[in-house]
Amino acid sequence: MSHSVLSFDQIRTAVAEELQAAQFIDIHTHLYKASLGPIGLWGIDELITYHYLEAELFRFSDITPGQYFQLSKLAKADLIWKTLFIENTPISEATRGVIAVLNAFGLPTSGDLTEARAFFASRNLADHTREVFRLAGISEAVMTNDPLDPDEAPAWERGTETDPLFRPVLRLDRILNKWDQHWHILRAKGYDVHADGSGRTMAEVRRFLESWTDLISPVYMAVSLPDTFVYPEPSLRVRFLRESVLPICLARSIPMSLMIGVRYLVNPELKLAGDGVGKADLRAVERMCLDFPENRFFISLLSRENQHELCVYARKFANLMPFGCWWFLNNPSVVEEMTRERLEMLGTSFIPQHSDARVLEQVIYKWKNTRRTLTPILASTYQNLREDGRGVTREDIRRDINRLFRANFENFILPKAHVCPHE
Ligand code: RAT
Ligand code: ZN
Repeated sequence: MSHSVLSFDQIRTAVAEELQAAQFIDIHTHLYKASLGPIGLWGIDELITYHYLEAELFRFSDITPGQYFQLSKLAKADLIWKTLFIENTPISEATRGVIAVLNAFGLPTSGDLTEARAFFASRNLADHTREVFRLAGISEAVMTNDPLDPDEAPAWERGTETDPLFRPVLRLDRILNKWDQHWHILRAKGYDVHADGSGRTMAEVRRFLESWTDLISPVYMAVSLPDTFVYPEPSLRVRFLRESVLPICLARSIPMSLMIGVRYLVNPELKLAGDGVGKADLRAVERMCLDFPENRFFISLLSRENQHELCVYARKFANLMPFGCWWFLNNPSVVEEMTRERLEMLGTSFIPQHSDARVLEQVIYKWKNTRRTLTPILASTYQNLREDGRGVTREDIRRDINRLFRANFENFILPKAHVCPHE
């Protein structure tokens, strides 16, 4: 019988089943379609040398980062495997993730890596990718495409095949955060730009981003920002945002994603694993939502201490879409706290999670963990509603899960007509 009201116990089963059946959109990853060349990471050695695990290696081994980074990829993987998986129990979120991936493919979770290496070497990437997405329960992954990434940009410029599994994003970190190291690349491409942002720089960066928007058709533009990000302020970054980036986003009706709260390279020796976290001043978000009411902002914040404030801002600004439990927050205890808070303050009007996967197979464990953590949270939410007098049906649950993990994203990226209040 459809549309029938579920009992207390049936609610939990229905939530688990609906979460399992739903195909999610993974709205932020570092995965890449195959036609961009060999930049997409996959396989056992990449899984084990993920920077989340490199950071953990130095807690358990005496090797120094300098020594470690001189090793070959295979030697790095062997060392991390021996240290974190054999000599210690892999109970951290990142180590347990590798175990879950091995298990998903029926590979040994102890001993050495011989069998796992042979298995991944035998896989055809296109078939393997489809199988990984199926196991993860995702229909598509959103990429991170920086037009100034020397490993990636030439492939886009030569022309790439579209792949329905991977959607592009124009990532602006090199322009907005490292202009001093990159302005000359635009100059060499014929754009009339200057290191100090003078002359026609703002208009030319806008022209550059317009041409990339035409080239890749991004679903949104994105940047990661430090905990010290301030808006407004007399900086080049804020000038680029105001004069180059947000005007194109508005004209092309593309949302902007701000990921705020990174303390870049607090330990530079650790390279990709060397970033930390800091609490951000969300007045910057408030002012941007106010100053650009017709722009739409996806916001993810790295500091746990900022999460409640973000929910409050989302209640003030409909052009703000909170998303994900980012990076150091993607642990069950924090995901639980953040997700309950968001459901209580925002209903279903947010996007609970993205995987941030850097290695293809990570989507299997990251989405498995999301479903496992979300099941009791959603179930108790519906059980409370039932207790308070509103029966809950399977259709309610299905509709809500679809909103959280698909429709909120799809609607937010849909082109919007400009609304002029004076007409
Ligand atoms: O989570 C990560 O892997 C980080 O290193 C970052 O890539 C972060 O997610 C980002 O997109 O900047
Ligand atoms: Zn990321």
